[in-house]
Amino acid sequence: MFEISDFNGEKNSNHILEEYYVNCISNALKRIHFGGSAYQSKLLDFDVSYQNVTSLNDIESLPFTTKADFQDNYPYGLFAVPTSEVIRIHSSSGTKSKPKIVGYTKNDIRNWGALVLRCLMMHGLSKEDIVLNSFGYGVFTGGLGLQLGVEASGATLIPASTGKTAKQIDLLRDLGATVLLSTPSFAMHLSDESEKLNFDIAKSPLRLGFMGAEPWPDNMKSQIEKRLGIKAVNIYGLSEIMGPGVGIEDPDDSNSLILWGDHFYVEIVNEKGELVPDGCYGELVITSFLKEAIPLIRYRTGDITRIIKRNGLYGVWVERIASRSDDMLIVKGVNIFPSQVGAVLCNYSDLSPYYLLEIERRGFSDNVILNVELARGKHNLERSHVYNVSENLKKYLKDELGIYIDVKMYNPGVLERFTSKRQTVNDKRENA
Ligand code: ADP
Ligand code: K
Repeated sequence: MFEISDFNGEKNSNHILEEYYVNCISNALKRIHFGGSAYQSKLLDFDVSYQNVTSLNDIESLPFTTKADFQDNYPYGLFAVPTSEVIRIHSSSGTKSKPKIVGYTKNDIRNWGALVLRCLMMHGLSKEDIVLNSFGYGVFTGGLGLQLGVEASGATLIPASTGKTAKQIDLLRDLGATVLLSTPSFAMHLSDESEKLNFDIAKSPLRLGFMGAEPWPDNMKSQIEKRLGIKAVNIYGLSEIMGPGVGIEDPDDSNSLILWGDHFYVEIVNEKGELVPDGCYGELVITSFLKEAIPLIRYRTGDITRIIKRNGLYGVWVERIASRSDDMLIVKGVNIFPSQVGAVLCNYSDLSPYYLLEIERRGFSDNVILNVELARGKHNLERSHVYNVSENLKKYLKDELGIYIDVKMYNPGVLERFTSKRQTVNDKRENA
């Protein structure tokens, strides 16, 4: 199929790459076309025909698919196959909106398992490992998605799911778990709770963790690694594209995620939807051209990142995801990302990483309160010291974010803990 006669190596491999993406994406469009769903009608409205996609330029002018398309076509409107071909349904956790229903054919499930397996093996998972899977089971993609990859690896799986932390600690300790799969929030919580039980996870055989489903700042990662005595690996994914396993941390660079180039076509765009040059920040856009049940064309993930490097069909390296566009809060006219606040907190050894931002309207102005708590074991600090920490934090936040944020301090362990994804914002303004 490919011409190898071209002696110009780079040109030749670019040519092969282009041919691969053009073929795969026009095939995906063809399947959508003959699937006869609402998705097909949308593409027809944009005058898109699979026959007209012959170059990367054509791909880059295809219309985007958005989260709103999932809402508007709920539940099955984006499916390219009848439900008789679908063997599994999942749904996004609905962090910001109504859940998005996604489906998988037999091949989709097989491919998903293969990609998760790649992610896990790349960081040394083997059949000798005993894996505690504390991602939620159910319609959320985390639990069952990771299970596919663990089972394919031959490792021993403990499908713990979320909640019942004391039970999970028993399982981890008694069964000698060597690998933990969970959200970073749960990993922190697990270490707090096991400390209360005088069980030091760092001294257990646990050696490796795969964590994701929510942003986690670098310093949270180092805390998790230290407290659990593990290497913590960043795993990325979203239900609409597949679930966990769309991307994995580069073993040589903890700041990068590798997004698999043989399954996904990756672009970064600005707010207007224009491509930005490699290295510039923007919104991650993914085309999942091999998916059968729901192949998505140029899906706007809402996740903010930038391209670090490209390596052909192997994949595209992007920066770890620190924020998403729909997380952005506009407060007193200033755009802020809650994750920026989280990152600031990790610089204070007297504070825990847990926080809740509350925003309310007072008269015509927004008022922001940051609820934070003292770190474990710090409940006996001098009042004047706590006051200084709080004043210092206000100043730091003002410098960092450009707005005044009121700080309320609590004793360790007071703020609500989450066993799956954290909730960090409570926006009480009427139109929020
Ligand atoms: P929802 O959008 O409802 O939360 P999902 O449960 O599918 O739906 O979550 C996918 C989202 O979770 C991603 O788009 C991204 O914002 C976030 N996410 C997943 N993994 C990571 C990660 N490793 N780092 C940062 N964010 C992540
Ligand atoms: K999320």
